[in-house]
Amino acid sequence: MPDYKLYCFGESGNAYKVALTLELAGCAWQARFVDFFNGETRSTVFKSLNPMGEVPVLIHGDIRLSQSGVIQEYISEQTGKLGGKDAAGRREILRWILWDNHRLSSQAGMTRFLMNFMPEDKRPAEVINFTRKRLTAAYNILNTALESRDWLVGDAITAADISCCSYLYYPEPFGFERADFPAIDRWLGRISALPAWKHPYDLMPRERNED
Ligand SMILES: N[C@@H](CCC(=O)N[C@@H](CS)C(=O)NCC(=O)O)C(=O)O
Repeated sequence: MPDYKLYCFGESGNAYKVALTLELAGCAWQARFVDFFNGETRSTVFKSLNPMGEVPVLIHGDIRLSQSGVIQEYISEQTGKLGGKDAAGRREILRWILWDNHRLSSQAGMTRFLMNFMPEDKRPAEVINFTRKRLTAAYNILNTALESRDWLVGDAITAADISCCSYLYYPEPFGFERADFPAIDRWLGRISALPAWKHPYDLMPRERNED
């Protein structure tokens, strides 16, 4: 029986942050598919698991956690991996995770949803234009940070890199082209070259398997 159980679905970049953290930290884990596209995150049963109505949710023994950044921190605590070398490093990781959750992933996730998963006749062009502009500003901030270093914090991959890269491997268009951001492009290449790296669609289920 794997130690960790992750409520997730393949299209969720936020769940990918946790799945990839578990994988790179060498944890034994199992996925539990959540049928987001048929409303499962809004169901009473799911909300009894996470009143915030979101994946990812991680179960580890008696511990149940939501919010990817908190879960990443918990995995680092448990494994001693990916969490920074000292207090200054941990603060810097948290700073990037908060930035990512606010400025990058929330906008990327929403824009990708609106451009790809919403029925075509309901896609709000003005909202999409607005969030794409905000996203371009975020890509530039990330690209600039990565021009002078290989990893966001310290000299090896941490939870900060995992959080910030999570939406950038997905194939559906949402206004991000790797070729436009050379430092991000090289960094995504470094991450995906790690032996334990897997693409989100290879790491998390896109339909129900066994629970
Ligand atoms: N800040 C949260 C964001 C989680 C989130 O937005 N999850 C999405 C999937 S990517 C979700 O489950 N949304 C549920 C809904 O909109 O009903 C985290 O990092 O865990």
